Amino acid sequence: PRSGSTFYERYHSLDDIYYWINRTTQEHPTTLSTILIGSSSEKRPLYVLKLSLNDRPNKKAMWIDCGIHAREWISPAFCLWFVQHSLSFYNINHDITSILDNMDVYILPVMNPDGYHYTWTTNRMWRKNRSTNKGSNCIGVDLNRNFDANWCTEGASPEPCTEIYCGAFPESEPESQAVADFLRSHKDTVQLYISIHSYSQMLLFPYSCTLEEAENHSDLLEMAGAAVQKIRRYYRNSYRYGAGAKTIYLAPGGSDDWAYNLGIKYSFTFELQDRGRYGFLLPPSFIPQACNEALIGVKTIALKVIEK
Ligand code: ING
Ligand code: ZN
Repeated sequence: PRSGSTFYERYHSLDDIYYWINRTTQEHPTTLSTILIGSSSEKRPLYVLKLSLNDRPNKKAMWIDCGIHAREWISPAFCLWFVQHSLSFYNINHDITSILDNMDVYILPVMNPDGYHYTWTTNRMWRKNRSTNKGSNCIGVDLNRNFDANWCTEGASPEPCTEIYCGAFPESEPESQAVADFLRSHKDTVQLYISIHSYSQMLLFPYSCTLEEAENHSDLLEMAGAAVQKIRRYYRNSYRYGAGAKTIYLAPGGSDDWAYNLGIKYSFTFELQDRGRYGFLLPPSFIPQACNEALIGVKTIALKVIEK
């Protein structure tokens, strides 16, 4: 590790992240708890952290997932950063205090643990999960094409050997099924869904699976615009924003579109730094700014959801 860098300014192996989840939960028994929502295709546990600072009646919630795609290392780093910021700055930073006063936060630090582990041991550029595919020697399903939102139409592939393989059927993968099951059973409280990816510096919202506009498109556009503007002011770094299909490409089966159609009307996908100089291989020295940019964006959006 770079000398002088803290735990949160480095990337961590899967085992380190599991250890961190365990230790952090033990150190904050009243505010943080661990929920086992399922297991991966190689039988690794899928842990969600629940951050809950009080038990107000009818309290709302937000969801953040990281690490859908294995090689996007800045994404799990953000989830850890977010938890650390929340635990350290509650009652100190105004914005995180009002967010946690009004919302519980569910955080899934690594949605694709098998793929993430594989990028540490074998192939740094792996994207998909690590499940075997019937009738093919190729491994893995793109979890962000495996949700039930115009599943496997243009922008995904039915071919197991591609990077955007949609899987045998919607939610065929234990990782996507675990997330979908959890959100289905918490949809009455979860008002905001956020999925963290990299790279390209964009803030996207539904739809990615069709060129049609979401019913609350103007709301989503305004929220994303406000978030991006704050990032630009504080960090002099710019993010593009808009509906996924029109901002990057058609991509059916994504988690944010699925969550939106479930009824979570504020649903976003954040593509963190950078714009391609280092791409997925973002050096650890960039972690603080990349995470703080996303943190500002997430806070801006969450505060707007609370006001609604
Ligand atoms: N980008 C996303 C991908 O899965 C995306 C873009 C967002 C697709 C929302 C679908 C829905 O291709 C990366 N970098 O993974
Ligand atoms: Zn991704």
